[in-house]
Amino acid sequence: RSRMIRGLLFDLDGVIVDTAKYHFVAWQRMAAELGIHFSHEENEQLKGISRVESLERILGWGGIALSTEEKQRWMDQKNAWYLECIAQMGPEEILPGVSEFLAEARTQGLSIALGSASKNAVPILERIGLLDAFDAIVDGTVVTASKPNPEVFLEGARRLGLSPEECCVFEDAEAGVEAALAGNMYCIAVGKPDHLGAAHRVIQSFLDIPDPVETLLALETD
Ligand code: B16
Ligand code: MG
Repeated sequence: RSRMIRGLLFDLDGVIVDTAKYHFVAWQRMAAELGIHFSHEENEQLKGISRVESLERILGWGGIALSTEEKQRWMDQKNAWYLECIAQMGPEEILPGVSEFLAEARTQGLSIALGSASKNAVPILERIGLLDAFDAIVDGTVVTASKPNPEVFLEGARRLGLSPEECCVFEDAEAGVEAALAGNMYCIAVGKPDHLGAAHRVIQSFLDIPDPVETLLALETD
């Protein structure tokens, strides 16, 4: 099937920067205070999942029930710890090849949007100096439905003035790949193929695809 890709939709955490390690530090601090065991493996399962859903899962693993107020307090506390972690971030944390790919995509006339579950997306993009690389930002402050619901990417396409079929999503999380496919978009996963096999293509990093248009033209013959 051939498609004409005109827009790129980027996930943030795990695609542009590796913030999973900071989410881990903050969630683990909370889990420790609640007496819940929380490992790297469990953290993997939270990738692409919203803050409130991440909390629900961790509490579920620990078999702990909290009131709505207590949940809100822990989410605020976790976010405060997370903000401490990301306060030191700078452009050096941009993942390999990403800046070059974004710049080249813009030069080649593609539209670019962010599609992230994070409520901290804008401050992170500001800190790493990439806010201006995006024509539209759709993040956790905009959407209500969490990935694998396609809302975040559908809204991204809409804001770029494109149909979902004209967009290519870059994702690192299983839930995000599912969201892209549910939205009828082409999906390139970034990471290890083992859990991302549902995507149309898996790359290790953006160094694998230095030329956006060349990559996207190749899609049309898929
Ligand atoms: P926040 P993405 C997601 O970002 C993360 O992958 C996920 O681990 C996190 O819980 C979620 O953002 C919410 O983040 O607490 O900052 O609002 O991968 O969709 O860019
Ligand atoms: Mg992600």
